[in-house]
Amino acid sequence: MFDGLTSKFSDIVRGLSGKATISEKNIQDMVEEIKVALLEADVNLRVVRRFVNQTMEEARGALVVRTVNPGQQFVKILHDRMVKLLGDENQALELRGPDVVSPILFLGLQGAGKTTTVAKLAARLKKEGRKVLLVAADLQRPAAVDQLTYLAQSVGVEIFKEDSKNPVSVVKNALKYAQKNQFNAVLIDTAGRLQVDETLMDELVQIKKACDPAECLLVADAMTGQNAVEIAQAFEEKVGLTGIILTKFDSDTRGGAALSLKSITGRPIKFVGVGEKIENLDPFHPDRFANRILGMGDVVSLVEKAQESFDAHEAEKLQNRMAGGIFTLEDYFDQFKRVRKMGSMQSLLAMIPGMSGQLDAGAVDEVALKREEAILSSMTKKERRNHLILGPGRRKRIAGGSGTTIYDVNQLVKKFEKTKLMMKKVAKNKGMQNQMMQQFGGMK
Ligand SMILES: Nc1nc2c(ncn2[C@@H]2O[C@H](COP(=O)(O)OP(=O)(O)OP(=O)(O)O)[C@@H](O)[C@H]2O)c(=O)[nH]1
Ligand SMILES: [Mg+2]
Repeated sequence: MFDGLTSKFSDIVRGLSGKATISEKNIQDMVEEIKVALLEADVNLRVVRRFVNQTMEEARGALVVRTVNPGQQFVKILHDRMVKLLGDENQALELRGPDVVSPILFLGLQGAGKTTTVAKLAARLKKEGRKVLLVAADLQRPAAVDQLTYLAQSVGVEIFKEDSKNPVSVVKNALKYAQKNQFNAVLIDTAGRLQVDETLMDELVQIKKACDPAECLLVADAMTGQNAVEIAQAFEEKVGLTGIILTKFDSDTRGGAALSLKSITGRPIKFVGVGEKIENLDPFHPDRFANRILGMGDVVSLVEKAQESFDAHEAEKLQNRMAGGIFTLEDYFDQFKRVRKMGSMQSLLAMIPGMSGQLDAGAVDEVALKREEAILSSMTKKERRNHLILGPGRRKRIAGGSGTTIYDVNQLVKKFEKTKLMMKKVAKNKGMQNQMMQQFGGMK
């Protein structure tokens, strides 16, 4: 997610942080780049203008102070501004004390993820020790009540439902029931509509009046970009919100919605949905999000990911083959596939602080990796086990089969031979083995 934005920003950040001096012209150029990057990520134009102006102003002020490293300082300003844009710090739910009922109302368009999010939050609140009741107030879609019933069961909380067509009276009765039975968190799932319309808004206003919610949360789909912002604005004006939950954050969103929502609606993003499962709900942390966008990553998750796909037993077997000098293209291919399994090199490196900015400099060439993979797949097992049989005829066939050129095939074989030469040394030295892994990945 946010690949484009992250790569642009880390370019900018990298260019900046090394600079010993920054001129007015530098700032202007930089700010222009930032503007383009934000607009491309579908960030609201008003937000972009404000962000850029404030950053520029602050940077000018900072330069007058003449600090030791203006480049880094500008990066800091950029980071802090972005955090501010996103809402400073994580906003927890503001619920009432455990002795009274805290109704939480969920609003949003059809398919935004309301019902799923109700279940996710129910699980979270239950874990925190709340006595949770779900209320089926979506009486539009026939299967909606069943969906919520199923989810309530899997989370292990109670559900309140009535055979009625009137969501307002269902909500009223649910609250009475909650009071009587000491439920202290009442999560109300409402009906979505295809678009913002008057009837929907009126109904929601009525429900809101009837339950006096502690939290009134808009569930918005991050994939809809600018639309999510418009929708949020409409809900905020007509019904009034206390916060936003942005779903489908795991998808290929450009990030514009996340960056625009807070400053347009004035309401914080409290959680983000990062998958379809119950546990896929994360509190939204503006600073972490800004770090991600600015290309300073999370080394821990990188290490974990690498460990997951690294099989110690396989590694040992490989090492023995290396030491014995019987390493073949087949082994090379296996190793290659293992590295690929960790995810694209791009996504792995993006998690290393300072690395994501270097990706486009050609450090990792995904296209070249795909090419190598295609060439290796086009060889027969026999050829991979003994590359010496690869004469001109075979190389031509392989090039044809993999959609590459004979030159590409030759290059790969050369690279392999070079690798094989290093083998014995490498097999005896752990540090060098890591370097090898990188070689397999086609990194320089
Ligand atoms: N990938 C992903 N999918 C999600 C997320 N949240 C919800 N979904 C999926 O989005 C679809 C719609 O979710 P619902 O919870 O039924 O949406 P809704 O807003 O209740 O829809 P209506 O009741 O029809 O208005 C389902 O397939 C969910 O699994 C998320 O964070 N990530
Ligand atoms: Mg629903």
